[in-house]
Amino acid sequence: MRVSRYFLPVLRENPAEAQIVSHRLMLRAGMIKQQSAGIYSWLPLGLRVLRRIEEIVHEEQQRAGHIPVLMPTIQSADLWRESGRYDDYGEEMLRITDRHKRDMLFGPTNEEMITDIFRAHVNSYKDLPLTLYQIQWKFRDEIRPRFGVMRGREFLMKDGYNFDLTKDDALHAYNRHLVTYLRTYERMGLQAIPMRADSGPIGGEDTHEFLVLADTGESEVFYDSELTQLTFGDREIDYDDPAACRAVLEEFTSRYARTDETHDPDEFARIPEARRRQARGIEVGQIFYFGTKYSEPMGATVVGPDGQRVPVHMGSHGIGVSRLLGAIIEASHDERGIIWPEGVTPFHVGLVNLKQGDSSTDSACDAIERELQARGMTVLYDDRDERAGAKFATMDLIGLPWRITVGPRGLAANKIELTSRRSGQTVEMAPQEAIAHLAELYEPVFARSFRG
Ligand code: 5CA
Repeated sequence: MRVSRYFLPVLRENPAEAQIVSHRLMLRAGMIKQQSAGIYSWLPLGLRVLRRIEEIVHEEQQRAGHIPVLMPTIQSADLWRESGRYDDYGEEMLRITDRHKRDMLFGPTNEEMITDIFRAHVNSYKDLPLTLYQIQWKFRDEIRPRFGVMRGREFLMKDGYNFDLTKDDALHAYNRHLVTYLRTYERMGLQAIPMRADSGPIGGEDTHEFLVLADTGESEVFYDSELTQLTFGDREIDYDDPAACRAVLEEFTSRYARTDETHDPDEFARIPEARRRQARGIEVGQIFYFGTKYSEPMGATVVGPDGQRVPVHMGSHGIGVSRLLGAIIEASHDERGIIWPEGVTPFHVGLVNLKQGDSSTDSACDAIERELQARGMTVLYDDRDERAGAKFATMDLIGLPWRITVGPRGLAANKIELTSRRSGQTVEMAPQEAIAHLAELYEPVFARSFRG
């Protein structure tokens, strides 16, 4: 993509309405535009990152055998009357009346609707286990929408739902989701710690929230510092093996880690003092096991091996897809702008031509752009007739992890500059060398992708 033809409305001034750095940087980098309180348009650069995050979520769900569906955003109130949540959900639910005076709502979550799909089509335990998921817009009429996409009213969520014959099978699904989430967040360059939480309006007995540590986080958390040393990495795991999934859950949840809702000061005090941490965190996901809470009232049953009908055991599992952009920026930025982790960057490489209109730099940039693309990398080429300083400032603000700078003097000696956004380090090398180096660098990032 060429900057001269792109739509990249960057702001020079700090927007007054933004209280935290991720919101400020998303507005300044031209990623989003507010339309109403907590409701945003996604501009091209923001949309590219959102799509990358969705892709990673899809891949990690499908790697575990979970199946994508897409449900409508508008739901009938009748479904929610069946589960008993229509009256309980309160003011956060946006209620709508259609022309026939029927009660509708903009879905804040989809337990009822997915249970309705299940009961219409599944009859036998032989069709289990089954996990369906979607990535779809939700609406919650939050009392205090704030911090940009972090606490929106309209927001994008991945919501997944497992259906199992027994509680044991459903706990395997719970553990399996925990493993998929560890991989998902790590691919986005994040460390998200599973913490014991409260189940709120979704209900249920077992629940963990995934928290990214950040001073601007809305949740207060208490944890054992040893947890920050754990990583899942590129381990191979058999998602169908309950023992393997349980072992990962135990490894990542056996140390103390809780949100303030479930915090137990006495238990916390038993951790050696040097390892006790009290901090703030951003909740980027939550998994629930709630048994037959929805299947029983809504009649989602299967015929078991003994011929008897039984309600299925369920759980639901959410990832805050749009919130993740804010969380990633909170965790990865400096005073000049965003620093995208390689896994989610909107473009893999930024290309800066220091002398636009010069035939040698122009044709060198064209060739570099083509060769990077041929190796699977996306390139944002700043081909504007602008000062070098302005081009660098834009690149630093929008945070592409790697920049190639091409100028006439260097080119005369067959040299370009390769700059790391994270370290700020610049190395001179031949164009071919830089291309090979970037291809090698992105190889493990590309290797993590999965086609189901
Ligand atoms: N049905 C379950 C799981 S599918 C559910 O709704 N879970 S949730 O309420 O925990 O939401 C899932 C995730 O969505 C949260 O962990 C959070 O990351 C994100 N989220 C929730 N509310 C908002 C909001 N107002 N703005 C942005 N993201 C949100």
